[in-house]
Amino acid sequence: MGKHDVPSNFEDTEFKVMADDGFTMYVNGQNVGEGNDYRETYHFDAVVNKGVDSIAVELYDKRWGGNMLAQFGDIVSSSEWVCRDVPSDGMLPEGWNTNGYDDQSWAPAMEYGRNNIDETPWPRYGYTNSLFPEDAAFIWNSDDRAEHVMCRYNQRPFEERAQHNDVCQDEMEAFENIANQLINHHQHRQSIW
Ligand SMILES: [Ca+2]
Repeated sequence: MGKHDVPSNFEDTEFKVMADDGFTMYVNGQNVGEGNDYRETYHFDAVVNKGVDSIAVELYDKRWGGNMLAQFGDIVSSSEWVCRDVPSDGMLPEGWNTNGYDDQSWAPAMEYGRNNIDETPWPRYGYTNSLFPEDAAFIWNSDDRAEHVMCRYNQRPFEERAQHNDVCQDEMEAFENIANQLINHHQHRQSIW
């Protein structure tokens, strides 16, 4: 693999989101899309490190309860996501949308019906959306009147993510050591000349 090739585990992935009333989505902390109209399906592309990157979404509701329907690649919104309310001071936890964040205390997302007319309650209110698979669920946290919510989808459990981050940390330190050596070398040469 050449130095500038994109590693094959990174995939250009289509995201689809419909959120009542609005959302901002992140791939490992990077803002990849947002929307503020609950009637719209938002499409965007983002590069995802397959099997690694965590997807995070900040959600807000203005009135009458909230929900989100989402799909990226072959992943759909479901109780495999985790959610919690944003603290009442509105402060999002440091690093909450990144791969390495410890969300083990978050609860499984609550499913408020799948994208299927037979389920309740959102589909019953005409929310079914033919752009999403029928098994995509309308999710939120356990309080469907919560006005400000964070949800995450992890491709790996926390222990593995933490390990991966340690590896990245080691690589970063090795890089910094090399960079420091280069700087020292450069300074050394300067001093000779
Ligand atoms: Ca609403």
